[in-house]
Amino acid sequence: MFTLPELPYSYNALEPFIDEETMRVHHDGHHAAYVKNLNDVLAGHDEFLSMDIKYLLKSLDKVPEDIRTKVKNNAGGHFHHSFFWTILKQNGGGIPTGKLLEAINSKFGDFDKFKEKFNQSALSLFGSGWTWLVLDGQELEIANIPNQDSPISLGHTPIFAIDLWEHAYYLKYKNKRADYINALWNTVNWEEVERRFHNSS
Ligand code: MN3
Repeated sequence: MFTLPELPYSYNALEPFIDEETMRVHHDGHHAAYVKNLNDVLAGHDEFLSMDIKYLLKSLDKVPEDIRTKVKNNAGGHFHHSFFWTILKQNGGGIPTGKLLEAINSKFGDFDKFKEKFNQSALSLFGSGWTWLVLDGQELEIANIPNQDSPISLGHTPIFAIDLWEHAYYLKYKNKRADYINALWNTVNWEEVERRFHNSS
């Protein structure tokens, strides 16, 4: 069975950038539903219920076809939100350091150019989905991926992401997606993002 992880901080920790009500609905409502739906659809398929979530996302072709789409959506939703909570924190923001900063500078020019490119990508995503910073092999890439489709299923290593489903920002920011994106940079847990980068390379 898959379980809902607790938030690694309080529901109001990301105020004023991400409001408490949004965090409650997002974690206790949306994330919890992905976990419940994943367990429900996999009932009786014990080999998948006991899999590591990343391994499940890499093994979707082995899931029976009649439940595959539902498994893909809910496994993605569970993994992506578990990831997302860890890369945010109270009093976050600033810029990364060390090897991640070097890699960003070498790929994008400097941190501001990276951020500009990431923001442009996030603003251009149509419909629901996520903008990701991933490692594709040894190469950092910015990628828009729709719905809860996962970079894991594409063989990429997620390093950082912004949830661009309207449920992630609509209570506070309404249709002002750019304001949400700009605010979110003030909550980034760069130590955790760097840790994920180091562990993957
Ligand atoms: Mn979400």
